[in-house]
Amino acid sequence: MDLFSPADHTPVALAEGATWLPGFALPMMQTLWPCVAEALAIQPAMHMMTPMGYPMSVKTASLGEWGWVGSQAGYGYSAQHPETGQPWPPIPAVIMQLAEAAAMAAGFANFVPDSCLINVYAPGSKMGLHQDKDERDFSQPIVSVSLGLPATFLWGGHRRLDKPIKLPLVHGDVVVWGGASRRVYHGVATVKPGQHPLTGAQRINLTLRKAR
Ligand code: MD6
Ligand code: FE
Repeated sequence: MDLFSPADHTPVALAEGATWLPGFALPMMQTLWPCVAEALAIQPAMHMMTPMGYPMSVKTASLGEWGWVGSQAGYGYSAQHPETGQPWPPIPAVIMQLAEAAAMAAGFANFVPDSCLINVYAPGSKMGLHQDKDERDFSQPIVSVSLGLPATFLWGGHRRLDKPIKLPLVHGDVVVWGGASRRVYHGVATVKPGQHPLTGAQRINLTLRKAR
């Protein structure tokens, strides 16, 4: 099934505990985008490794107490950048406020993330279907913010083989999933070539989580 993006920015219930908030981040974009651009200027995104030893097609950077890392040892959270050994920069206030407000709009009060993953998708990059299960507390939702080039988000089910719904996410869209949907399979289809006025030839995704 393919869904269409509602032009009037009404929230779309995807499943129990899962909500698509079209355009939710647009009102704060003037503050949000410079923060993301600066974070990526200070900390260039890098290709993490899969446990199979291949580089991921997506480049990642992290903010917050816990950064998401991938290596041949597996996926997980680290308090330090794997190459520099430095702690991750703090999550800027506008990103914390966006995460809390989006979680609230989706029915999750008092969301305080300690991890902000920044994924950079060049055209041709994708992310296969997976569950987020490296976090300690599954009562906390995941907040995913899309910036730049459009992408097809794959919203699956509780089994890997459940056929995913395709969500056409655009700049400023937010998806929140938690509760009964916290361990739903999800992914991103191959990003198509294009140019976006803010991000250029990139899709950027912020994934906010409470890791610990
Ligand atoms: C996205 N990212 O980049 C979605 N999940 O749009 C993820 O779902 C994700 O990048 C777990 C770990 C890393 C990720
Ligand atoms: Fe994920």
